[in-house]
Amino acid sequence: MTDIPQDHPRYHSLMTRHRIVSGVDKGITSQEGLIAQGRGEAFDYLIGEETLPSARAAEYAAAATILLAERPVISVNGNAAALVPAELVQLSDITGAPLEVNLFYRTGERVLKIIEHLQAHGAGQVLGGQPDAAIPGLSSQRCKVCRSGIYSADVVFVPLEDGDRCEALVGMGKKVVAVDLNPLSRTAQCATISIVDNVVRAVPNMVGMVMELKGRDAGYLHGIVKDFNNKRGLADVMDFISRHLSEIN
Ligand code: PTJ
Repeated sequence: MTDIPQDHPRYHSLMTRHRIVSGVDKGITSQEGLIAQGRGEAFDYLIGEETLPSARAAEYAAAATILLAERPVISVNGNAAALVPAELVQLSDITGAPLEVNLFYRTGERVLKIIEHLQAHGAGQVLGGQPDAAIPGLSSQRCKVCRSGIYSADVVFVPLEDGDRCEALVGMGKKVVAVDLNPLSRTAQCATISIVDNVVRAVPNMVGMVMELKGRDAGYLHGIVKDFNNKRGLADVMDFISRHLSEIN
C-alpha cells in the first residue's frame, strides 16, 4: 500500500517506482534493480513517458515474430516480475511461450520467489528453477538456462536486462525481442527487435496486439515483420529525443 495521492502529477511514475521497491522488499527484485529502474526513468522522461510510434511499430513486429515462432520463450528477471507479472502471464498464455526465470544477480532463493510470484498471478509451470544447459560464451549467472526453454528457443522475449546475454543469444542464432528504454544500450543495439518503451506500457500493448493478430495468417504476419526496420526505429527514437530536447530549450 502507498499513500501517493492519485491526483499527484507524477502518480503513475511514483507507483511504478513503488512496485520496484516492493519487489525488493519481497525478495523478488535485486537492489541493483532499483538503479536500473532509475536509469530507465531518465530515458522515459526523454521520450515523453509515452509509447512513440516507432516503439508501437516494434511492438507490433514483436507480436508477429512471437506468433510466427516455433519455440518462443519469455525470459523474466527481477524487475519485469515486479512490474508486469500478470501481463507476462497473460502474454505467455495467449502465445504459448513458456516463462523462464533468468537472473543476472542469481540466487536460488530469488528464482524460487519469482516463480511463486508469477504463479500467484496465474502462471502454471515456470521454467528456470533447475537450469540444465548453459549459453555458450557467457560467464555471468545469466548463462544458466533450461534446455527445454531459452536454450532451444528460436525467439526469446527479454523485457529489460543487461546487454551480454542479448549478444550471446543472437550469437546462438536466436531472434531476440528486447524492451529497453535506453536506445543506446548494448541490448537495444544488438537485439533483433528493440522496443524502446517502458515495460509497463510495452507488455500490455503487446498483449493487445497478439490478441488482434492471432487470427491472421502467416503471410500477413511475415509482412509486418518484413516491413519493420530495427535500425530505422532506433534512429527515430534518437531523432525524437533530440527534437524534444531542443523544443524544451
Ligand atoms: O533481476 P536480475 O538479477 O536479472 O537483474 C536485473 C537488472 C535489470 C538489475 C540487471 O539486468 C541490470 O543490471 O541491468 P542494467 O545493466 O542496469 O540494464 C537495465 C536496462 O533496462 C537499462 O538500459 C535501463 O534503461 C532499462 N530499463 C530500466 N527500467 C526499465 C527499462 N527499460 C524498460 N522499462 C523499464 N521499466
